Amino acid sequence: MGALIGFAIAGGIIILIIAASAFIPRVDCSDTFLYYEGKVEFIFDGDTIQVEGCKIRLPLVDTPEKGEPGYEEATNFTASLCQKGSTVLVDQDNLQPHDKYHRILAKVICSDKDLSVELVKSGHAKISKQYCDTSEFADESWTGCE
Ligand SMILES: [Ca+2]
Repeated sequence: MGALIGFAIAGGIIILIIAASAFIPRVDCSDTFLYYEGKVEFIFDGDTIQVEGCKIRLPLVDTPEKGEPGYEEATNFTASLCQKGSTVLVDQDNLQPHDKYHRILAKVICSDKDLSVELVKSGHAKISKQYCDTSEFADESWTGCE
């Protein structure tokens, strides 16, 4: 009988912990050294997606805005490489953690592929050279930064 009550209490505590953890945000989007795995929740356009509640903008690249030629193609490219519901790796740009819109600046790795690199290689994104002096990733060969 005593053991049963013990099990019931332990079970109750576990349920409480699980219930409470559902309300704790797993990622603090205002952090500056984020490196986390999470699920893709939304594709805004080619260079902006949402992962675990945080809006992520790829640093050093630029895809066409809504209404510009290539917008649909770039958005579809990102949506197919980084599918909604799939788990991706977010690596924040430690030298410029956020942009002026409070989005996280970060590299996103989807199915072992660097989304930024794939966008550039496929011609869907251009490099924003003005950030060559401010990005953690400027040294990587795909950026063309000197
Ligand atoms: Ca980083």
